[in-house]
Formats: sequence, structure tokens, C-alpha cells
Amino acid sequence: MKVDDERLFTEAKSILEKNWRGSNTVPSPYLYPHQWNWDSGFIAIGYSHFNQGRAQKEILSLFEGQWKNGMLPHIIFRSNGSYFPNPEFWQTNLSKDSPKIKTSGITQPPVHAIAALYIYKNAKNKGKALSFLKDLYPRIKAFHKYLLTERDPENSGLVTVFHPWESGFDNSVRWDNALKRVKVMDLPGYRRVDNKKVSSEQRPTKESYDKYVYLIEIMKKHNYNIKKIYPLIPFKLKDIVFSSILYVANKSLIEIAELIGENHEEIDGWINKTKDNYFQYFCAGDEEYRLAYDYDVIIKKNVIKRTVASLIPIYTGLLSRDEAEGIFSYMKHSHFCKENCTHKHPVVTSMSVDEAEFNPLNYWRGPIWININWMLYKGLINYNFDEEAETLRKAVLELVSEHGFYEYYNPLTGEGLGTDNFSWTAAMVIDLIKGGENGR
Ligand code: 2M8
Repeated sequence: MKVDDERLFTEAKSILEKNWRGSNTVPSPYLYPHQWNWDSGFIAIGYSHFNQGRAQKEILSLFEGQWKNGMLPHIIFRSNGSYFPNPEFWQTNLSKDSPKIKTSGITQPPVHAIAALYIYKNAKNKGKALSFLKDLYPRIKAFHKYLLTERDPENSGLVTVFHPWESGFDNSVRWDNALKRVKVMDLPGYRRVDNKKVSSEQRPTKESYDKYVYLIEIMKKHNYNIKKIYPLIPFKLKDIVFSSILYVANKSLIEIAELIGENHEEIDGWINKTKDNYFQYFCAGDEEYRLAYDYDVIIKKNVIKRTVASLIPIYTGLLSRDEAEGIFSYMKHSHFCKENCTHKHPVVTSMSVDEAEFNPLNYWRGPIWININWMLYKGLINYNFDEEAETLRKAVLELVSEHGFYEYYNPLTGEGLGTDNFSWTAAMVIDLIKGGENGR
């Protein structure tokens, strides 16, 4: 199918315009009527191609929610739009670190330095972009420092998530075993909104939500004090995607430091620590597939489930060419895209179709996500797999062009799932059309 890039770009742009709320963009007006952390990062990358001012504002407004300990919350509540859990549920005023503005009490993957560098590189007005970087740099650095200290008492350079929502891969099979160990007690009453807005077969189960809520209750009980939470929370994993993004973000932060004349020794130290431990923590013992896996801090074991997270190391550039080729071969022929997937769109699924839990309709348990494919595309480019990258790029654009700007897609049919008019899908499409940093 020949994609009309101009038409697709105009459509994508109009979705971001529609979802813009004056200082930030909602991921989707219907399902997610507030500002989300990593969504804003991806969205700013999209804006960087046509509206520098908005791109900058998107990131700056997100950082209005930053906590005094550096934590950047996963949601900034910006409207009365219905969503559960709402600010009354989070009660972040229990923490001495929370800001005045209403936020959630957990974080999400740090794509902001990557986005900020993008904004600079694509900026028409470099002077304004430099002031933006100067303003933002200490705040991003404080966030990364929080992740590499409070969220890494093991001093590994890899981040521990306390909650599936922190990973952004909410109900992924990656978290199933760890969640089995979470025994829910004294759960408060709560009312979900998500499964009234989107068909419940496409959303997490009640059992998952009970655990999500219970984990937050533990954090609230300890006033969101990480030092108290860390030893006792029953869900604690070194997240391979989160840590990989942080590594790439630290590389961007070094470039930013150089642009604004800041010393980056401390960030160099972070990068080296991540490099030293990455393979030790994530690449343990999968003789058969040689893929990388999350590390469960409590049972000190890797979570051996074949999901797209295992392919994300290609995005870091930490792999040898040989290893990157291995990852690529999985992307191409493997569990992720074989005959039962739609060959028209060889786009990578969130979970191997061979895993018993694979479900083409359910959220992060099978469907295709565009931001994740964008990271894989960037990884292929890093290793100069240009032809393969182009195949993936075209496949993503074809999928969206044919089925619309959805939150996720059924890999067997291409059908759009979750909510429509989804902002990061639009933003990633813009970047794939416009050719990344500095155009193609
Ligand atoms: C989804 O997560 C939220 C909770 O944060 C939810 O399901 O209510 C995830 O896909 C997450 O990665 C994303 O940032 C968020 C907003 O798009 O939605």
C-alpha cells in the first residue's frame, strides 16, 4: 500500500492540535483527560517537527509537577475529567516532597532528555531552544539522580519500579509472577472508569486493578517515603525498558550539558554504572533465545517471558553488532511476527505470539504499540540496519494509515484498539514521516 505521507502528517498534526489543552496535550481526550509523563515526552518529539513553542511548553509544563526529591510523577491532574485513580485517591499531600499542583505519587520512563535534545536539533530558533535547555537541564538531572539513587539502592545504574504503572507496560505478562506474590488486604472501595469507556476485554482485569490499588495503599501508608517503602513493598523489579530509556536519556543529557556548557562528569559516572551492570542483571541464562529480561529484585531472578521488552536493548546501542543482529532476527521472523500475524504490517507485537498468555486484544498483553516500535526503529538505525528500519517504518505508517490513530492495534487483523485519536501514535507517526532529528 502506498501511504500518502502528506495526508497522514496533516491528520496526525490535527490530532495533536485537538488534544492540546493550552499548556499540555492529553494522551486522549476521552480515556486519559490529564497529562502523562512519558506520553508528554513522545508528544513533544512530534511537536518538534512543526511547533517548537508547543514542544518546549509540553515538557516545561510536565516539570511543573516535579516533586522536591526529583521525582517526576506519572500523571499531572489538569482538569475535572473523569479518571481513576483521581487526586483524592492519591493523596500526595501525605508526602513532604509533593508539589502544590495535583499529581500521582509514582513515576514513568524518562524520555524527556531525549525529547529535549530533539527539540533543540529540530528548532528553527536555536537561541530560544538553548534557553529552554538551560532552564530544563537541572530539573531533568534531578529526576535522573532520583532514579539512580532512591530507585537504585543496589547502586547498579538500573531502575527499580514499584508499580506496573511505573513501567508504562501496565498489565504486561512481565509483571504477572511478581504480582502473584502481592497478597491484597484491606482494600478500600474504588470505582474504575477505564473499563466503562473501553471494552473491558481490552483492559486489565479486576484482579490486576485490586493489586494496582493495593500497592498504592502501601505507598500512602508510608507517606510516599521511598526509604520506608523500598524494604517492604512486595513488587520490586529492575525494569529493562525503563533502564534502557534512562541510559539513552543520559546520553542525550550529556549532549545537552555540552550545548549549554555544563560539566557532565556525574552523568558520565551514571552511564558507566549502567554499562557495567546491564548485562549482568538483564541477560541471565536464556540459552535458547539469548534475549534480555527484567530482573525481580525480591527473588533475585530474571522474568523469562518473551515480550517486546526483550528487544528494547537494541535501542541503547549497548549491544555488539552480533547481538543486535540476534535481536533483529527475532523481530523479523520470530515469535513476534509470524504467519498468524498480519504480514501486511510486520510491526512488532507487545508479546510473543507463542507465549501462552498472548492475547491480541488485551492492552500490553499482545497488541502492537507504536511508541515501542518507534524505539525499535531507532535501534535499527543505530546499527545501520537501514533497509530493515525502512521496512518497519513503512509498516507502521501503513498500519496507522489504514486503521487510524489508535492507542494499540490487534496484530492479527490490524484493527485499532483502546482509545482513538491517541496522541503518541500521532506524534510518532510525525517523527517517522519527518525523519527524526534534523530531518531525514
Ligand atoms: C496507560 O496507563 C494508564 C495508567 O498510567 C492507564 O491505563 O490508566 C499506559 O499505556 C501508559 O503507558 C500510558 O502512559 C497511559 C497514558 O497513555 O496509559
